[in-house]
Amino acid sequence: MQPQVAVIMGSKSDLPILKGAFQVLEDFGVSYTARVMSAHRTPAAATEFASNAAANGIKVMICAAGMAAHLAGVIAAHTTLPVIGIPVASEPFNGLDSLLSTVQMPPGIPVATVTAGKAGGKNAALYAVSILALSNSELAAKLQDFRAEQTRQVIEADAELQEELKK
Ligand code: RP5
Repeated sequence: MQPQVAVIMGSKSDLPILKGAFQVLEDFGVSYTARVMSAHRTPAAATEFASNAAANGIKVMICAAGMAAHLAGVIAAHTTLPVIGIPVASEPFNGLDSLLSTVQMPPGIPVATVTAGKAGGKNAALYAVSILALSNSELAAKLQDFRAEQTRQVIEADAELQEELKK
């Protein structure tokens, strides 16, 4: 199936952050491709990929990078597709460097920045699903079901806690 979402990581060392994203995309039946491409180490490949993404049928791009995390911004500079950035935590600043590098885009080139770390991987994929669901009612229904199930689990956890506190 032609990929609808492109997931790009600045280094293969970022992969653990993206496992949750892959899982979400698979759970929702969204086709994706994943690549290692760096804004700094392979700039020509990254910009070429971004420039051709829309023509290749990609609808949303997810970019994960750490340190001076320019990947999402550089990708966004070369496409008008929605770009979601995941800041990857790295030493010695624990991801604050990645967060600011990803989120502080100049006006005109937006990057939708999600939570740093593993939660960001999951949220980036969910956000991509939300965008795709705007024009896909089946996906929109799955997203509603996901939210309902998540709510049910929290209510169940609260009920369990109340029982434990009675003991
Ligand atoms: C960034 O530098 C990558 O996204 C990664 O988070 C960080 C470190 O890269 P490696 O030294 O692990 O390749 O470009």
